[in-house]
Amino acid sequence: MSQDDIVLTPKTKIKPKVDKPKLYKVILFNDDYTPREFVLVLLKAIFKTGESAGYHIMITAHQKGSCVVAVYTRDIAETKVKEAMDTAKDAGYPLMFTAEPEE
Ligand code: TYC
Repeated sequence: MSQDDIVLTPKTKIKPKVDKPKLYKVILFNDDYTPREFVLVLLKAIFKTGESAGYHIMITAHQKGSCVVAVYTRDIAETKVKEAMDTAKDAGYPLMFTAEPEE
């Protein structure tokens, strides 16, 4: 091994400059009052699910009590949860969504 072959190992771990952002699950909860069709309209308008995925999410929440709608960065998840719950409240329905950090 010549002088040029010396390998220097840094003592401190180099932290990546950009950490990947933590992701948040938006969860939809069932209730006994909000019409199915209204839930579907919200899922399509705010979460851009499309008809088929939106129906599947709505019916899963209806049958099991809750369903993950989608995963976003924190700001987007919280904004969409607020928008969806404000829209439901304005229409007189108690529909609930939450944003929960992924493990
Ligand atoms: N359970 C409601 C009904 O029977 C429909 C509904 C579905 C409400 C999903 C909320 O997240 C929900 N009208």
